[in-house]
Amino acid sequence: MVEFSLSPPRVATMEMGQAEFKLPEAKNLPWSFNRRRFLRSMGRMTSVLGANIAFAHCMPRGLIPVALAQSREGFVIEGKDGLRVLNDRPLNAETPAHLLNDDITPASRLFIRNNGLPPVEADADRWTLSMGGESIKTAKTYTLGELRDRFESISLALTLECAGNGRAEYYPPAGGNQWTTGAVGCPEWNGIRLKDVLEDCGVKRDAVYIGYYGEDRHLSQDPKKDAISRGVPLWKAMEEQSMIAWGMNGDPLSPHHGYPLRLIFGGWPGSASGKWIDRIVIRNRVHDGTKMGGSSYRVPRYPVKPGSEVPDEDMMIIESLPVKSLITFPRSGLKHSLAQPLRLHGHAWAGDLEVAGISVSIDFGQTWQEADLGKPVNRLAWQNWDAEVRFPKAGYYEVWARAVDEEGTSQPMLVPGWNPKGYLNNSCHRIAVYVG
Ligand SMILES: Nc1nc2c(c(=O)[nH]1)N[C@H]1C(S)=C(S)[C@@H](COP(=O)(O)O)O[C@H]1N2
Ligand SMILES: [Mo]
Repeated sequence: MVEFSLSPPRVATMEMGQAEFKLPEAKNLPWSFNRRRFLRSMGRMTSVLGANIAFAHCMPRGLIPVALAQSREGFVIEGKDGLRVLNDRPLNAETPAHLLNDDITPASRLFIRNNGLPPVEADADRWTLSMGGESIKTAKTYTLGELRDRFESISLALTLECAGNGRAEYYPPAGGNQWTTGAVGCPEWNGIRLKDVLEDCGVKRDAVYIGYYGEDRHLSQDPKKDAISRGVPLWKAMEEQSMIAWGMNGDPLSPHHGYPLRLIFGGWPGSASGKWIDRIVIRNRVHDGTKMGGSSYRVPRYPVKPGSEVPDEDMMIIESLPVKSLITFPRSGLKHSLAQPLRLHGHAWAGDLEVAGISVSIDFGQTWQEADLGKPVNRLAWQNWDAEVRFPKAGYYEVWARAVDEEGTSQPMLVPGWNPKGYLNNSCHRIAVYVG
């Protein structure tokens, strides 16, 4: 059993309209799981704030002082290493590019994207996954033990990226987390094929979509509202690489990433990969859960003028994500000796497609040099690349990287088509290098 908060939440009840809600008194604290660490982080908070917190005894446990949240430094998310916090409620944090240098992303460096409040407690021994929906032949409920015993275990490296990654560059700005480049990663996931479970229940002929429900709570704490409930078309759900996962890199999923059970659809908007899932439905229509409609994870069917309002019926659901890449070594801002060539390393990915090539430029895109691109370790894993560049003279340089997918589509140099929520920015990553 994993504890998600400092101590078992004391439960208070609160009247809101007709409904009665259970409201945990302490805030959910996914970044701090034990009291000793909490006290240490209190000390750290005080030193970073530069003053004692006058009403410290009134401050809810786990509340991040706004001065600290705005400085985006000085506090640590449990189990994470160097992530940049974009929002503390819900918790959202991205990984600086140079910390994504590993070919397989460690759990400590995978971004966190929460739409609501993670479950306060999760007990893997009592967790169940129920299968239903109008297009299921036999509704079933499985324990985690049954899922492990009944279906073949698989491990796959699958790229997980938030569709809003890169949003910070859109103008006019889109609301939401201002992700720069760090809402992506490629851990190895451990679990089973979603397909095997769907087939065990039986899929009716009219099935077109699957949807998930998770145990996290809506920000309002209204138990009748879901934080998010999305899904994918049946054909994507039935792919060999579409997973129900309980592990990441050989360890159980961490509470941040959906412990004890989640979905993973490599190359698709991260929002399809439901965390803390306890129910999957097979639908005879496009799943209509929370954040499937309006401007959520949808983009205009045609190019629009930046800042436009787009009618709902002109929006379409984002599916496979576009080709993209990162320079993960060196870190931007490096000082480098003119005498030496500079080794570069990074990753490239292209939704459902493979990346066919990647080039780098040190002269603002006037000339390009082909990098060495590796094969994916399995389908839908990002691909690693290496290059070596030589600088002709001292000065400030930018290194740019541009990938092209197997259909010949390249990353754009500039921010691509504006859309109301700022999705799908796959423009080229750039780093600064000072050569002297
Ligand atoms: N239940 C649930 N599943 C969820 C979310 C959520 O808020 N609740 N966020 C989604 C979004 S928008 C993304 S990008 C990924 C992020 O996964 P991660 O936090 O493990 O990196 O989880 C998806 N699955
Ligand atoms: Mo996302």
